[in-house]
Amino acid sequence: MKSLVIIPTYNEKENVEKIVEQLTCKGFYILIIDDNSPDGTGEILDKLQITNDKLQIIHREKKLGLGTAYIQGFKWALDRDFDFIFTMDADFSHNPEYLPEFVKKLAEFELIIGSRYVKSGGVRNWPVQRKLISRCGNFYAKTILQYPVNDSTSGFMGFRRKVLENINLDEVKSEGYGFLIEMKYRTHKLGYKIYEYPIIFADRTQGVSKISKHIIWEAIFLVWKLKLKIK
Ligand SMILES: Nc1nc2c(ncn2[C@@H]2O[C@H](COP(=O)(O)OP(=O)(O)OP(=O)(O)O)[C@@H](O)[C@H]2O)c(=O)[nH]1
Ligand SMILES: [Mg+2]
Repeated sequence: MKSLVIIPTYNEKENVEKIVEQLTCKGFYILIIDDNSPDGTGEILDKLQITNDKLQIIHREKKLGLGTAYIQGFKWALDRDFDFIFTMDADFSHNPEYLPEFVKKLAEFELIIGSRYVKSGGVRNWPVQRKLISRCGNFYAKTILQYPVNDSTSGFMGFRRKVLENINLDEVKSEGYGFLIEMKYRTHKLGYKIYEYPIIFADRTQGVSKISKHIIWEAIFLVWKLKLKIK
């Protein structure tokens, strides 16, 4: 089974080298989609690529958002012979140590979600306010969408290829948290088996956050849009 990990990056110069190294050691192929990070992340990646034939980089012109980065990455993966396609952040909030466990679970399930909100999962080092927003947001999404996923906004996922082949990727237009919810909801609606693997999510220690209030509002409206659009 051939596995690809897709990582979007924007200003992650402190993290990229280490994450690429750890994933390479574990035998994963890596696709990084960098949005012309002003901090030089793209240049660091270009250097790493010279000696790493498992690393591919897509350089985009400017900051175009997480959603479009992943959609481009999924299409790239489907044009090649990858069986399992993973999504994760560059900032070590998603511990690469979980990936081999996700791979095992993909034998039985079609989507694995690294989940903070199942038994044994959790969040380390987040301020109370952020914990509350995340908890409430996920409860909101689960309630409105009436589907069995506890951590809709997790960006740590593993898909079997056929799931991505059967989702119409051109229809997925949402960004940020909305995008993460939409991918899970569409997977569920297609009848695929989903497993939430408990993870401890660690707050980033390097680099700065890119989330914005706008992204949270978008997700709140998107949940209703999805519910009404996807039957
Ligand atoms: N290519 C690309 N990557 C992005 C963009 N926005 C965020 N990212 C990357 O997406 C991943 C998740 O973004 P984060 O900033 O960690 O978002 P978060 O985890 O919600 O917030 P913090 O961990 O608090 O920073 C990271 O690898 C970012 O570098 C973007 O517009 N384009
Ligand atoms: Mg992060």
